[in-house]
This record gives sequence, C-alpha cells and structure tokens, in this order.
Amino acid sequence: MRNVSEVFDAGEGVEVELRGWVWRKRSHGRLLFIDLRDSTGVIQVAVNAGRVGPESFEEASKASRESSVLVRGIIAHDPRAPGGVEVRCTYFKTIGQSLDDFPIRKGVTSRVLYDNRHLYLRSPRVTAVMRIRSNLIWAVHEFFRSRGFVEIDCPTLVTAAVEGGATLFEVNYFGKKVYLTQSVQFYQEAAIYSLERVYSIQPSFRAEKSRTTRHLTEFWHVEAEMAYAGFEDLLKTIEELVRYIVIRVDELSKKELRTLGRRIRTEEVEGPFPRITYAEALDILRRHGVDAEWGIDIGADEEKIISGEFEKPVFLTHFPKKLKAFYHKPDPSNREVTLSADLLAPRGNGEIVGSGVRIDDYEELRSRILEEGLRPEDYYWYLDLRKYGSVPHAGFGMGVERVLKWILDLPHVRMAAPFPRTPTRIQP
Ligand code: NSS
Repeated sequence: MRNVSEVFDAGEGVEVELRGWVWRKRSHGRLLFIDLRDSTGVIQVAVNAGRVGPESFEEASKASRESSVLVRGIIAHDPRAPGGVEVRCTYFKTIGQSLDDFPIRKGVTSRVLYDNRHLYLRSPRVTAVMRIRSNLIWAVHEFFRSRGFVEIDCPTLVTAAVEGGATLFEVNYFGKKVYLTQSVQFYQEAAIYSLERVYSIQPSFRAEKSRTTRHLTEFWHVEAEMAYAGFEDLLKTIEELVRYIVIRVDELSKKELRTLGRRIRTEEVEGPFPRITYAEALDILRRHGVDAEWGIDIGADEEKIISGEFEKPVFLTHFPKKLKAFYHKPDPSNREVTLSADLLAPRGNGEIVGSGVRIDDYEELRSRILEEGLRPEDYYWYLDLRKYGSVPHAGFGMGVERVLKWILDLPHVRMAAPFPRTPTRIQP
C-alpha cells in the first residue's frame, strides 16, 4: 500500500494501490478523471473504459464526491496532470459511497463551511493547516524538552479565577459552582517547587463575548513556569521559544505551505525583539492621535497601532498594576507598574504571549488578593506556595491559534482550530 505523496516521488510505470476519497471528478464519456485525496495529498486518477474491466468502470462512474475508494493503477508522468503525475487505473472499487451531495463546495458561505467543519476538515487547505498546527505543537515540545522542562498535566475544572472573574465559564459540579480553567498557571507554580521548570499544552477557556478575529472561547494554551527566573530570563525564554517554533515550523511544513501558497516570514524573528514599556506605548498612541491616558487598556486597536511600528514581534512591558491580575510582581523601582510583558505579533496580529514575574512574598500576595476584592480562602493553596520555601519565579502563556494566525496570515483564529469554539459556535 502506498500513499499519494509517495506516488509523486515514485518512478514511471510503478504499480500502486491507493485508498482515499474522491475529491473531484470530471467525466469525458469513456474517460473519467478522479482527483483522489488521502491524508498526504491529492492525485489525478485516470479511469479509461478501454483499460479497466467493466465492473471497475461502473464503480468509478457511480462514485460521487467524497466516496471512499480503493484504486490500483500504474504511475504515469504526464505534464497535463496536476503535479505532472497521474495514476492510470487498472482496478477501482468503492468502499463507502457518499449518500448525499457533499455540502463543501466552492462559493459557499463561511457559515456553511463552519456548520460543516466535520466535513470541511477534509479540504486539502484545512488539512495543511492542521498538519502545520501539529508541527507547531511538536516544535513546542522539542523546545521545552531540550531545555530540561518537564511537561505537567493540570486540571480543567477549577474553583477560582486566574485571569479575573469576568471571563469565567461556570460548571455545575454536583451542585457546587466551579469553573473551566482560564490558565494552568497556579498549578504550574505549585509544580516548580519539585520540578523547577515545567510546561503544559492544554485548552483554556474564556467566556469572552468579544467577536474579534482573535478570540476563541476555548483555545490551546502553551504555558511555562520557571523557578528562580527573573524578568530578563522570562523575556529571553519567550523570545527564544517564539524564534525556535517559527523557524522549526517553516522547516517542517514546506509541503503544507506550498498547498496554502503561503511563506512563513522567518525574517520577522531574526535578531532581538524590540521592547517598549507601557508608558512608551502611550507615547506612540498619542502620536497617532489616540487620547491615551495613563491606565487605559491596550485593546486590539491600540495593539495594531503599536505593532505597526515594528517589523518584528515587540514586547510591551511594565503594565500598570491595575491592568494586570493580582499575582503580578510590582517593579521594585516603580511599584505602580508590574514586571509583566505581552508579546505583540507584527502586522496587526496583536498579543500572542502574556507573561510576568510572580509575587513570591506571602504577605504581599495576600494583601493584593484582598485589594482586588478576592477571598484569600479561595486561594489558600496558592498562598501556601509562598509559605514553604518560596522562590522568585516567572512564567508565561502563549495562544496556539494566535501564533498560527500570525505566521500563516489567517484572517481568523478559528481557521487554526479543528473545531473552533466562539460565542456563536459550539458545534460541531
Ligand atoms: O490571559 S493571558 O494573557 N495570560 C495568562 O493566561 C497567564 N495566566 C499565562 C501564564 O502566565 N501562564 O493569556 C495568554 C495568551 C494570550 O497572549 C493569547 O495568546 C492567548 O493566551 N489567549 C487567547 N487566545 C485565543 N482566544 C482567547 N480568548 C485568548 N485569551 C488569551
């Protein structure tokens, strides 16, 4: 048994057997052209009534779009075939006939495409994006593993907010109100006292009604936490991770990028990433006519203006305390701002990483919890971590779909998720 991509590499005259699905079909009377799709690509199969038995020709004539089929044939190099290669069929058998017209067709609306995401997944372009996504996850593992990080799996059902109560999804847990996790950060913080450097790749959930091109209600979150790391170590690790994955995904995904007609701009991650403080970002915004008072939130529009000034990912650092979650450590030289940093991707893609140094002092953390109107008892175990051998530490979170949107130039993060979840989409 061979697959489609091997056929493209094999020589003329070699006999092959393929299993796949009918992607497209053209009929010229006694000659049928079937574009056969499998997990590795699409190849033209020529079914000539004069060359196959009548049963095979009958089967091929009846096979409708997306029927699953088994094909035997001989490889022929033919400049008229897409990719210059076709399979001249000697035997054709349908395994599972399509019972209805396939709803994924040229020109249908994106609503139809996403109502039928379970079928749209089969399109070669979507397949390419999913392979690239898989390569990205692989590259993340390579990066962390090569640096001594240990992968840790954390719970999805949790009892308290990490990133503010406004975006929590509630779950009825045997009559008790619990939530879907927004981030595994607190569990990672618990793990560094034994494993020191940990990472996780898990879904996070945000009940954000915002209908933007970069918000999902369920997204995949790459997170890492490092004992003894300070602000410099943190930014260095983020920068090295982002550079590594962009270059590695490009290396691993040549074929898929050809399918998509995309080029990953690896030059964007060459050299150090620029850094600006929140205060400097406000100056940029003012130069662009935005009434940017100290304390304003940096939303999508502001991010677009700021990242538009740079051709590389840019770190936005030292956010005011009141814009960040309670656990962020204040900058010792200006306690109104925090040792926090977001990484904004170029070309208006906005934030792909959120990060910070954590408060490691028990009393300081407790008073920040109270200051934010939260209940210390909800965070008893998180506070405990500062009681028994606390150490300076820092960590970050990076959204998988946001990174893919940036490097593949996708118009919307939902294209980077196999089964995207948005405020208006919960199925398939
Ligand atoms: O809210 S974050 O900025 N930070 C955290 O959750 C920290 N607790 C992570 C940590 O330090 N361990 O989210 C981190 C990233 C953010 O930069 C985005 O890339 C992504 O997670 N993110 C999202 N992607 C898609 N959709 C939504 N709604 C979303 N929210 C965050």
